[in-house]
Amino acid sequence: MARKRKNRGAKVGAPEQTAKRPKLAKRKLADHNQQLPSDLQKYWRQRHNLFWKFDEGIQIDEEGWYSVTPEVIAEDTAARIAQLYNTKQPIDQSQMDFGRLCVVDAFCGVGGNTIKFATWCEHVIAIEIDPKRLEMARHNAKVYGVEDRIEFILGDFYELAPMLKADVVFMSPPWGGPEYTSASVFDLDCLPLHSAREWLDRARLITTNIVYFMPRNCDPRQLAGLYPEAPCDIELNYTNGFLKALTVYYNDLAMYGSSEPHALFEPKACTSQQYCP
Ligand code: MGP
Ligand code: SAH
Repeated sequence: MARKRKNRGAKVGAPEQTAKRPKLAKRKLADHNQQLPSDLQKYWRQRHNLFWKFDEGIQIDEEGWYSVTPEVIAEDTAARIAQLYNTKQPIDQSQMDFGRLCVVDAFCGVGGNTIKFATWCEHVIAIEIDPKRLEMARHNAKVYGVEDRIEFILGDFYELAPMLKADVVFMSPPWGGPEYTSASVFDLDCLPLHSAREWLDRARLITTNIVYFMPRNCDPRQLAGLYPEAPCDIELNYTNGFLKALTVYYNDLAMYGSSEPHALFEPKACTSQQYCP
């Protein structure tokens, strides 16, 4: 059921800091943001996990708060994708950590993943259907100093996919809001707009190297079954000991740089006892 929230879509930045504020008062200010509705306060408390540079003027709106990928997870994903290039084609030593990859971030939001792709890869195509959020992503990329490696496109990934070329497509679509945990198992056919299979088939028009950022309560067999011809590696993404989400790597990306804990699925066969009791 939809909950009533104040200040929908309000742009919220860091609170103003005064130089001589006593420690306790400062702490109270940091723990609570009166501009945000109560159900978003938990994301405010995690703001420095979401963006390490939050205090430098990061912009987030309501959907951004509950959808942005925490920075440590976005960093791991970008590093792993860059490693694919480095593993396949060794490049100039001075650029060892800098994959010359083009990555499509199909649902860029306020830029959590886009910024990290731009840090690790040469070119990022960042697509977002909401113009305000796209501008926030552009602004946030400037805060991180990586905007020059990002091509921001306002539009619908579903429509744009047939026109794009890239090495990797990363997809973190809307899951239907924070209520995604209300079912014990999240059904991938029930994503808003298009099913997970439909989005993935669109991405396959661009490349076979696809990454999905998905709810932690997905059935891993359903995730593996979205692309049955490809191996699939499912990473469990934790921050501060809490499971936040799953990152699913298909095809070549499933074979490189996997980190623990994870489960590798061979095509058409589930091999993980963890997920297939
Ligand atoms: P959460 O479950 O809403 O938060 O989202 P948290 O802190 O785990 O709260 P808890 O009370 O359930 O423990 C966890 C993470 O999932 C967020 O930090 C986002 O990265 C991601 N996420 C959540 N939603 C609702 C979406 C979404 O709709 N789309 C995408 N792409 N990511 C989302
Ligand atoms: N990974 C992002 C969060 C993505 S949330 C981050 O870290 O910031 C999903 C985003 O997809 C939302 O901002 C939503 O506006 C956008 N979106 C929804 N439908 C879309 C579509 N058809 N094409 C592109 N973007 C879309």
